[in-house]
Amino acid sequence: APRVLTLGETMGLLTGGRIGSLAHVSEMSVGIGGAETNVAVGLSRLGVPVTWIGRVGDDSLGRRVVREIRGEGVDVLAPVDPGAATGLMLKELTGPGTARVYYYRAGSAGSRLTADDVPPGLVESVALVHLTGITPLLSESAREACLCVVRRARAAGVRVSFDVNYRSTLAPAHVASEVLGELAAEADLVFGSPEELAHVAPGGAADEPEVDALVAALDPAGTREIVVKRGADGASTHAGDSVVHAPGHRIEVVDTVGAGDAFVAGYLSGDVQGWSVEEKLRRANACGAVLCTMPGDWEAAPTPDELDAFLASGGDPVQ
Ligand code: KDG
Repeated sequence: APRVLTLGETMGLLTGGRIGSLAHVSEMSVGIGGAETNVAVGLSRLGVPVTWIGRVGDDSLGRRVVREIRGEGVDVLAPVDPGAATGLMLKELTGPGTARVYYYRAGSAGSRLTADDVPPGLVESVALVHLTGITPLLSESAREACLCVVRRARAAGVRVSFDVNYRSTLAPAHVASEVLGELAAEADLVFGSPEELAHVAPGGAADEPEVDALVAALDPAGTREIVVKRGADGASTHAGDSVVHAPGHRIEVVDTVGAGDAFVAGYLSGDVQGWSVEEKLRRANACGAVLCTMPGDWEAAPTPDELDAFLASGGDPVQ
C-alpha cells in the first residue's frame, strides 16, 4: 500500500492501576500515547507503510516513545530536543470504561516541533498526510509545521486528512475554531464528532449542531469526504450528494481512549488502497470497537486477521 505521513506529539502515559482518584491510587503503569502515533500504529498493524515525525526529549520517556513506535514498524523521525522534556499524560480511571486525562506537556519537547523537522521531499513522496487538531494547538512553531506540511501536500497533489480531535485543555473554543478551521478547510478528508465539526465549520458553533448544515458549510463544493464519528452509534461519510452510514458494534467497553484514532487508521488504510466509502467505514467502525475492548490508547489496534475474527464472532453491528 502507498505510504502515509503523520506528525505530532507522543507523550509518556501513566495510567492508574485501579479505578479511583489519583489523590489516592498508589500504583500506575507506564506506557506512551499520542493521537498521531496511535493512528500510525493502527495503520502499521493493517499493513500500511507509515512515517511519524515528532520531537522527544533527551530522556528515558523519549527513548521509550521512539523504541515503542519503531517496534511497531512505523518509520520514526524523532529529533531529540536537548532543551525540553518529553511530555507526560496521566490517566485517572473514573469508572468502568471511563477515564480522565491530565496533561503535563506545556513547553515539552514534542510541542517544539518545527517545519524544519520535516525533511525536504518527504511530504511529496507519500500518498496521504494525516494531521490532528492537537498538534497545531501545541505551539506557534507546531502550527507552522502543520500549515507547511499541508501547503506542500496540496502543491504536490498529496491527499490531506484532518481529524479535528479538539482538546479544550489546549485552547479555548474561539482560538481552536480559527486554528483548526484553517486546516480543516484544506483537507480532503475531515473526521470529527458533530460537536467537533461545529468548531471548525465556518459559522458552525451552534449548541445543537445540525450535521447537514455543518457539512454544507465545510464542503460547499461537495468535493471532500466529511466523516462524522458517533462512537458506539457508528459513523457516516458525507461526500458530495451522498451520505453513507455504517452502524457501530455491540461490545463490552474496557477503555474508549484511542478508539477515534483506531477508527481513523481503519478508514485511512482503505483510503490509500482506493476502497469504497462503505468498505472504509466498515473497517473503521470495527477498528474503533476492537480498540475499546482492551486497556491502552493503541495497544489493541487490530491486524486484518484480528478484524476478521472480531467480525466473525461477537462483532454484531448495533441495529
Ligand atoms: O486520541 C487519544 C489521545 O487523546 C491520546 O492518546 C493522547 O494525543 C493525545 C492527546 O493529546 O490527548
